[in-house]
Amino acid sequence: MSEYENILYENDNGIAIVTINRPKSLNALNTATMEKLSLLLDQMTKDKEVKVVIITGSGDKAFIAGADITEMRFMTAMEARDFGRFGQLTLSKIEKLHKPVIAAVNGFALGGGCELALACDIRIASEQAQFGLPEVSLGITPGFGGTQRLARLVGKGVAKELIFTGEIINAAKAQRIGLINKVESAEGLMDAAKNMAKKIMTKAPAAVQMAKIAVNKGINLDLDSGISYEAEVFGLCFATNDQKEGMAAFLEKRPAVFCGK
Ligand code: CO8
Repeated sequence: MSEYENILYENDNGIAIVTINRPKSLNALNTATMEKLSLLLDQMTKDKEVKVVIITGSGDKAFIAGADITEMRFMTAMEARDFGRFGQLTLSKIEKLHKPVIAAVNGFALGGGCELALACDIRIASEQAQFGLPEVSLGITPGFGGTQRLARLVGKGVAKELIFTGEIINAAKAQRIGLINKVESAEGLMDAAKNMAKKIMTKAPAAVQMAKIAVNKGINLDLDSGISYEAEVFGLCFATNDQKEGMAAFLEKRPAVFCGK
């Protein structure tokens, strides 16, 4: 286990576990933490030993209770814009990472914390988790991509209701509206996230990577352009050893051994 300031990091047999570690502030994201997270994402991009990433929060109360209000309180408009842009860039690194990222949401996921979870590919939450974009209660809008990603995930109407009211919802409701994929007991949360990671790791890595890119790109395109992009990605799979191995293994009735190339 290595330690960045405010972030714990370990590689568990190919699964990188990133734990935001400021439990006294309910893991609120300050600039120092965001800077380290950004560096860590750059490192994980290059690290071939990292196959899947899980992001979680320290302690049993919070995933991330938002951006750090103490730090934001006296920001000027320009400083807030820069902080917002830096946060958006960092969260985009999660979205664009060529490896699957799972949020294991172990408690409050509010404001920037909910926005960070939204930038992940898959969200698994404990029964205790609570979600919300309560920024309007503080006189601000969501600023780490929440107005855009929440609406794309749950639809415009539900997103507007949550953003305008600042309502905090429990994990069951978050699952009902499609904000999260799964709810688990608090004790079972990390195992569930790791099991999902392991399941993904049995599949062809390049195909998973290209599927992530296709979904992310396509969601912002019209259907015809998205479908056409999919055909390119599908074609590209046939240039990989994994396609040859995957199809041979199926026809030879044996498990595939993928090399990721
Ligand atoms: N920032 C800083 N400190 C925080 C934060 C936060 N977001 N959340 C909690 N803390 C601190 C508390 O101040 C408290 O500190 P202390 O012990 O020193 O008083 C400690 O964590 C424990 O919190 P509480 O005592 O409040 O615990 P409760 O169990 O009573 O309440 C809540 C838990 C409901 C989670 C409550 O702490 C809360 O409402 N927190 C704030 C949630 C929030 O509003 N989040 C959104 C923040 S704004 C944001 O994220 C914008 C993102 C985009 C930024 C764009 C750039 C400009």
